[in-house]
Amino acid sequence: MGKINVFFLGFLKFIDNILKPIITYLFKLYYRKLDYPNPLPKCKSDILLTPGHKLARKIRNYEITSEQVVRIYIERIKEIQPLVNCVVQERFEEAIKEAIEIDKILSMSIIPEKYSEQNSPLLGVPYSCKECIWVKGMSNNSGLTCRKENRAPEDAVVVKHMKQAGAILTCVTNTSEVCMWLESSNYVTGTTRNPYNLSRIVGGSSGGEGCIVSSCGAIWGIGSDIGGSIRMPSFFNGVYGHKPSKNLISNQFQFPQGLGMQDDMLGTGPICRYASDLKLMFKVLLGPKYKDLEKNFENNVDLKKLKFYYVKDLQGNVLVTRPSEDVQNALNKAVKFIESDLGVEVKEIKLRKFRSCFQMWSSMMNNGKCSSDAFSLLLTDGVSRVNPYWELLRSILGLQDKHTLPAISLAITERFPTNRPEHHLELANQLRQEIQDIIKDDGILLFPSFPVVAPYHNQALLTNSLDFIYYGIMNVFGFPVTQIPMGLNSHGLPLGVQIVANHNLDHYTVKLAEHFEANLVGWIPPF
Ligand SMILES: *[C@@H]1O[C@H](CO)[C@@H](O)[C@H](O)[C@H]1NC(C)=O
Ligand SMILES: *[C@@H]1O[C@H](CO)[C@@H](O)[C@H](O)[C@H]1NC(C)=O
Ligand SMILES: CC(=O)N[C@H]1CO[C@H](CO)[C@@H](O)[C@@H]1O
Repeated sequence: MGKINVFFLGFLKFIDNILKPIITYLFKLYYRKLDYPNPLPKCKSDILLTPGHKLARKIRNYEITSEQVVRIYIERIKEIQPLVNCVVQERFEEAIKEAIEIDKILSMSIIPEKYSEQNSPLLGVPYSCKECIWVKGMSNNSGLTCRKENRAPEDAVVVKHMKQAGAILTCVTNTSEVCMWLESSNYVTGTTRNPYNLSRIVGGSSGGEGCIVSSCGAIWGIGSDIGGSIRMPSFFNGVYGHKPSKNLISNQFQFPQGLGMQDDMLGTGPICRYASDLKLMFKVLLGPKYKDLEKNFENNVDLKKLKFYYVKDLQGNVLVTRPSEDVQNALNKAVKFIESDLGVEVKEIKLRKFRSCFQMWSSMMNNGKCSSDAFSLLLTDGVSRVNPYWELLRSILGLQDKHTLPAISLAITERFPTNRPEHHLELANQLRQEIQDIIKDDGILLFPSFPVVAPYHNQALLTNSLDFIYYGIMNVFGFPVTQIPMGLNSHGLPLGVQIVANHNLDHYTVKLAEHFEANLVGWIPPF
């Protein structure tokens, strides 16, 4: 970006300080007029508010049957679905049958070893899953109309792990078109709405998951994240999301599948309402590989012995919105809490290379090539390349019935050559190294979440199109990141912070999330 001149910078400042607030205000006026119903109904059962690991124990100790739990969650899903539209396909009858089978097993005088607490830690506990992750026989379209009838031919590895652990799937949930946008809306299953305010987005691409978990339609679920797709919806819906270290939890199988460097960026991981559930979910999703990390998780981490750092913003990166006051306050609150509660200093770090985050991310997404037509191909499920200009015209004329505007825009922009991709990949390596030299194997980095709270529907394309990079840059580095909630702003919308550590130190970020939940703030119900 060496050639940017003063006029261009001035123009960008104008956009950030004047144009974006005006657009946001117009959306506000529009949505104020719409008569959205009141927020979600309250939970009728305490079971819906019981953390997953406790629910598993209650079922195992005969305090409640799996069938009862599954039925309570199904009732809740039916209650919220008309309001938030998070479910793509349900499997309620099968889930109840599976629960009855599990209750039978638990009533045996000797429970087979396969179902011991060690081998089946989630026995009888329901969950939900992002639709793009394969569940045999379930919808498998990622919001593409041409894949509407597709059914997944087999279970993804993580889904197999959940099954082995005894968990029961109730439904699969909505995504953005081809999982490449931050609003979960498409022409197959419509738009998912934010439980805190239905006029707001849920984020993407695991938006249905973030929404169903926060709305108490699920206690936990599985998402995937190549540019914030777990953490962004977790932020907008006020819950916890963990993007694991690169190449740790299996990404097989989902659509789209990451190719080449993309697979290093993609992370499949848990979204849950209680930080105290992150560890168990992480363990189950990881499967047999957990043995290698077990020591980390079982030995208690002494947070006081860790070093803490924070990054305030992306160093004047001109492509993104600066963190809003709300989001800055959330980060400051987290910093102050760590300093006062743990008695340690949290040091600010400033690294100039953050200015090129977006170029780093897109160079890696393009596997180091200058341009790509991969997305245009994905939009037709590999049959031919979509003509994005034609699709744009169809949208303008109001004839569009297949592709969302963000998907069309992405198909247009991917044709423009990326500026010196090899240079930006090298820069990314250097920046990763600079961060690793600071956080080493005993550091935690606090990082801003999305720069604003959940935008209104259809607004983000105008005001926040590249802001996902606050998340995406961590996919470039492959670091483990936990998104944690940090209370609500004055309009009742969730705030949050990202917690980052070095490769394979997922237990640090999970531990800090647990500490925040126990001592400061956790999920706050949207009702
Ligand atoms: C939701 O947002 C709209 C538009 O900003 C606002 O008028 C309305 O009061 C909000 N609803 C709730 C329940 O906060
Ligand atoms: C589901 O999608 C995958 C590609 O992600 C494809 O290979 C498979 O054939 C699809 N299943 C069906 C039944 O269409
Ligand atoms: C608005 C919309 O299209 N909602 C659909 C979401 O998906 C469910 C399940 O497939 C449908 O029942 C809804 O009509």
